[in-house]
Amino acid sequence: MRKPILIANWKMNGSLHSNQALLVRMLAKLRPFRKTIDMAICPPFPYLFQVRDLLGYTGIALGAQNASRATSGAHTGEVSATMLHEMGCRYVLVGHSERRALYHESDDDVAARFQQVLSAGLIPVMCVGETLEEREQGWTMKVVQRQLQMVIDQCGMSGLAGSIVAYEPVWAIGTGRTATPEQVADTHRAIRQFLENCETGAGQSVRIVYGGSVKAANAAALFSSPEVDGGLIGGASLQADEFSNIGAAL
Ligand code: G2H
Repeated sequence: MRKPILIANWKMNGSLHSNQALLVRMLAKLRPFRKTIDMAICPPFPYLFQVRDLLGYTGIALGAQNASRATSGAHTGEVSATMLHEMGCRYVLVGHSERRALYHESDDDVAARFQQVLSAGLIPVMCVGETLEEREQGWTMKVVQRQLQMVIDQCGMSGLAGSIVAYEPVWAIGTGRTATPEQVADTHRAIRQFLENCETGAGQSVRIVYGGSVKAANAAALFSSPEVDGGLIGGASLQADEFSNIGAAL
């Protein structure tokens, strides 16, 4: 039985003042779900300390939005997975499509970052997904398999099996355009089949969450398939009501 998980990706949003106000409201609203759903908040790096303190002993985990492929040293602007571990993070997003598209992270980069996150004792949230053009060409699973295979090649199937996979079609991210529940269920099913083919049992044990313009209004439909184990929520995680209503839909 896979426990659902809801992950807030705040992206590059927030301030000391607004984070405090948002979390105070959000934590009160999320209280009813704390036992039944795993939850995590991934703020920008400078706010990790603040969010960690506000989360306190709520059981809601701290996450980060990326980690360096390097362990330490002359990598100006990078943050290592070990540092994130020290800050109290439990999860780290890896390979988010904004990182791939805007900051040119290749499959190889993403796999190296994934390895660092694992080595630091953290749980990678491995983001995969196709562009609109790739979907229209019928290449969705070809792309997703390539992204997953690179991690398997570098970290082994045991590494991938210890992660969370986030299916985020690039064309549905921050665009207001959402995948249909059928598209989500079909792709999650295909990802499970791929994992199962790689290692018996992995298809059933790995949590696969959906991300891409999830809102309170569409969450119940998107999460309706048993193939979907939760959500990676961007824009809607910046509003306490929206985020908690998405939690209620899980
Ligand atoms: C996908 C998602 C969370 P949004 O990037 O990572 O963002 O919900 O704003 O589409």
